[in-house]
Amino acid sequence: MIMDNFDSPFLYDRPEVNVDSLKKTIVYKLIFLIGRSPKEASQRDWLNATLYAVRDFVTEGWITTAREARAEDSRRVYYLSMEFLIGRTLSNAMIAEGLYDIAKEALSELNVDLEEIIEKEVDPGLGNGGLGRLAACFMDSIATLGLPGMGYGIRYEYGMFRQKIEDGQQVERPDAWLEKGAPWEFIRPSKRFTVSFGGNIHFEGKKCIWNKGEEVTALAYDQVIPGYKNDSAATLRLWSAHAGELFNLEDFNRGQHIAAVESRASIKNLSRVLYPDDSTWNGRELRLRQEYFLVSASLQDIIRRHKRTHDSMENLADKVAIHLNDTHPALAIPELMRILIDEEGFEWQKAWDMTRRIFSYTCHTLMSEALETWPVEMMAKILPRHLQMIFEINDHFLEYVKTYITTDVDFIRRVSLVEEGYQRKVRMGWLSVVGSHKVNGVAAIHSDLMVTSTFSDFARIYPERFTNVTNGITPRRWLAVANPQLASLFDKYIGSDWRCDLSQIEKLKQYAHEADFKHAIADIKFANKVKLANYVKKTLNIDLDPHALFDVQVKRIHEYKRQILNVLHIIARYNAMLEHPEKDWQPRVFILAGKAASAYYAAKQTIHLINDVANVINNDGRLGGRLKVVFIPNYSVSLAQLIIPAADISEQISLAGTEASGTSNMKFALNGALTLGTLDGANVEILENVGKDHIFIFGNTVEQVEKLRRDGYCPFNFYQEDVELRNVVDQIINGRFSENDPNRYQQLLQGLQYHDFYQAFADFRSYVDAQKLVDEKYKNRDAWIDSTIQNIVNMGYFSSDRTIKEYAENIWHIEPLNLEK
Ligand code: 26W
Repeated sequence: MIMDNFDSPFLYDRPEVNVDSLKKTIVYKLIFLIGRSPKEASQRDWLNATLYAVRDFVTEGWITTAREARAEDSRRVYYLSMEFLIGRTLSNAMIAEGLYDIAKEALSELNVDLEEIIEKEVDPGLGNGGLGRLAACFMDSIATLGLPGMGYGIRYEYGMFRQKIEDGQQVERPDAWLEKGAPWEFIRPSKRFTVSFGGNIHFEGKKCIWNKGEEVTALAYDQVIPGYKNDSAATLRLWSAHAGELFNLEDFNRGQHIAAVESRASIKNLSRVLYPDDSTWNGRELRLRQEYFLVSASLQDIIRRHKRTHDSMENLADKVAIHLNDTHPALAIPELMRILIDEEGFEWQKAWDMTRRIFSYTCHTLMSEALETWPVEMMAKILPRHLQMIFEINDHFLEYVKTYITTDVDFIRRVSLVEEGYQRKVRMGWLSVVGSHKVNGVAAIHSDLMVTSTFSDFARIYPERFTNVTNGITPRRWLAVANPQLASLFDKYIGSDWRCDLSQIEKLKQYAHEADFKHAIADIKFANKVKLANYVKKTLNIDLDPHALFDVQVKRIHEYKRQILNVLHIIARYNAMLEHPEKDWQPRVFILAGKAASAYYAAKQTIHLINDVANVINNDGRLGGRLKVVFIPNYSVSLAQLIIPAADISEQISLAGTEASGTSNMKFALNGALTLGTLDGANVEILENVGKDHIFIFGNTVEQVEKLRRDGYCPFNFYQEDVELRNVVDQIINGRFSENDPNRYQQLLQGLQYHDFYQAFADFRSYVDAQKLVDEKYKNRDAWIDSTIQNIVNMGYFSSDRTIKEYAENIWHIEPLNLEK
């Protein structure tokens, strides 16, 4: 309060940073925050001291940003997501604050190697994959664009499991990322809210009363997200569940203290662990509780903030936009309705109008098995008032449909928010569409498919609601941090503005044919490959030749992403090389990485197969080292930063119509890899931007895939008719790569022969042909570098800054803060 009377929020003058002052600050943090003397300090102590020192610089801008947002009182966006994969913070923050070189020198004077300690930072794995990483790129863009916005998520004690490979198989280990300290976060002891579950409801006249059952406290931890060189920072607020104030009130009141304490321990599980599954929907009660925990705490915080500056809730929809990152936080819709009606006394219609103006929703998948539905029975037990509210929303909605759209019972049954049947279920996707004013897909093809398939009935009811916002990636992390040499080359040629305006990257076009520029690009790619090869040597003891073509597929392991197609080709190539060892084969290294959901058998088998194949190929002396296969364990944001800049080929080979967008495809292309991909997700738009001569497109189109399915796809025919494919499949089935357990892959491969839901066999031939074109092109070094450059310079569109501007203008209706003052 008192502070608000000062013109500057700071009671000290920000000192000029130089090597000397930063050195002093780091040592100060080491001694007084960590409690170590420089003599005894470990690498981790130095890392933490440096993190604290750098955090100070970000904190200033963070406080002024928050203060400016409060002062301007403009509409803000709140991004609700169950996952944020933010990656390591130190390098990113140093680059944002322009401190990297100063810190490097300061530490070197203290006999500490900055690069070494950077590698020691934990990489919080608070997400599964694309959806969580996208949320992190969005926070980075919100901060850099100075937009009034904030992220809300869960501070899982254990993030995504650590993956180890033992005897070729995935083994999951807990990821206790907090054990080593989390110097980047601020605990907010005053920001705590009670979240209630269970109990029962009854009506008093028309008013619904919720007698709440258990209670748990949500405690806020803030992650500061620095904007790029703009003295601004955004907040990512993560909730942690605390048992401190938790009682099962009923048990407690009945004097059953032990039972009350027991459930206390179980509720602490609320923020214990991230669900490590992005493939099949699994209606677990704890997950439902986690989702409501996020929603309830965040909405209370949003409303508290609103009430601090307004004496009425009437204008809530003018001031607040809430975005749902997939359906995971969709309970926010009935929760806001409940608050507006039960607690704030609004009429139903008024509350509903406000709710719809506030919410927007992004769908990130077309996989029907990944769509969330909650059993009515479970919801009745955990969230009885919300279930009641959803029924009421459904009544109003179906009434609207019957009045204005159709009375067709089949249609009504399909669009109902409640799926009827043996077990009734609430359809969270439908609820999200009905409760939002805008719904978007994440790439053009995906948004088109949404309105023709999953959401076609809703597109008929609300045609104006559906739109597309193609994903993007932050050029700060995915170029400046991940590929510093390439970044400084670009700075030298076109200045550094591309870092916050990626469209500027096309200015490099004028140098595309200059020999010096081309050499520099080639040299940097080579250096990145050496760096990756060193890592592989150190961690896996496998020798990679950096002159070989590095062909990379890194992403979650999933049947639709078709890592298996990659393996089929690798074996076909192996066979061909053995048949004609004398030929001039282009040396290749196939690099794969990714985690399989713990219960996803086919995905785990795929990992095992990759490792078995790698084992045979890497130890076959007849190849003369011209073919290598590596599975790099424990894929994560930090590994992505190492692997992606070293790639020559980016494998984006999902079956057309299955990958919503993909974002690693953009990261690879921005770092100069050529895409080998299907016409799926954002590959389609990458093709449009880079041009057909600089990308390898293969496989069936969405239309062809659908036709094949309609006509009765028969994978066995492809197997019989393609000798090369048949040989490969037979080898795997017969145990050629698993001699000590010859039947190991029988089930997996028979699944392909007789079902092959993702049509790997159908695309095999065109994939192998495309791979041949890749070899040919790679041999022409000059043409390859030309294409590399054409990929980089045409990536301007794929910045998450562009994506976020589209959300801000067309969906959230928010404007940048005035941070110049
Ligand atoms: C089982 C619960 C569940 C289901 C789906 C958890 C998580 C999901 C996500 C939708 C999976 C996901 O990460 N989707 C990816 O989102 C990216 C960002 O938009 C896209 O680029 C990817 O294509 C999409 O698979």
